[in-house]
Amino acid sequence: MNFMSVSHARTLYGVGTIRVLRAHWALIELGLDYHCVPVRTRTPDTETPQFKRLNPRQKIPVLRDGDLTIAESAAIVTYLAEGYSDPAAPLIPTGIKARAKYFEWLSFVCMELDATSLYILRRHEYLPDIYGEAPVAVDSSSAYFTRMINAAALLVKEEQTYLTGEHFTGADILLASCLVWAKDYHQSIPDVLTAYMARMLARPSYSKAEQANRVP
Ligand SMILES: N[C@@H](CCC(=O)N[C@@H](CS)C(=O)NCC(=O)O)C(=O)O
Repeated sequence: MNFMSVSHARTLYGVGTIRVLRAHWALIELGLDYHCVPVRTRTPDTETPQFKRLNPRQKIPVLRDGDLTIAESAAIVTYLAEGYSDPAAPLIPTGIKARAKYFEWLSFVCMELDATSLYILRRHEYLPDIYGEAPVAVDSSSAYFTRMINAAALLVKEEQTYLTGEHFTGADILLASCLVWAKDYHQSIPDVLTAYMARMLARPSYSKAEQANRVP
């Protein structure tokens, strides 16, 4: 794959994983045109010098927008939200306190649900050939996920449509994507968050993102 030949103004590198889905979802939710280079994780796609220059960590997703290259799904979603939201329905809140809650949810999802729970399951239950078997880590991560998701459920009211106010935001993209991931990994999800997830996944932008995220 020759990345140097990609000359589109806005290009997303990556398909096929939940972290990448987040970036597709934000782009599509915002109605932005973009070109997708279907880089797959842990394949020769991420070994090329061109891709290593884009992201020395050799991970997806990566977004190029004009002269900006940015990785990390939460940062990509937030950058797009800051740069391209419709002021009438911003993908990141504008008030300082609502923004504080947005970043609280973002940190919580990335650290507690993703990095220290679901990603541990991914590494040690689903990729043991690379990361090794670690049944104790798998069990304790699953228990930790249950503790964290039950705590999160206490903060979401049944009558509340979105996490941070009256609009769908990047925080919803982050949490809903982790709930999809957790369901795929057979983790139990409290009822209030199952209902929340169904509302988020009913958005037309989600179906389109899921389609765009499929490995060709
Ligand atoms: N914290 C990063 C994680 C990125 C990440 O780990 N991506 C995976 C695919 S979902 C990857 O490219 N893994 C390759 C590797 O770990 O070598 C994000 O949210 O974007």
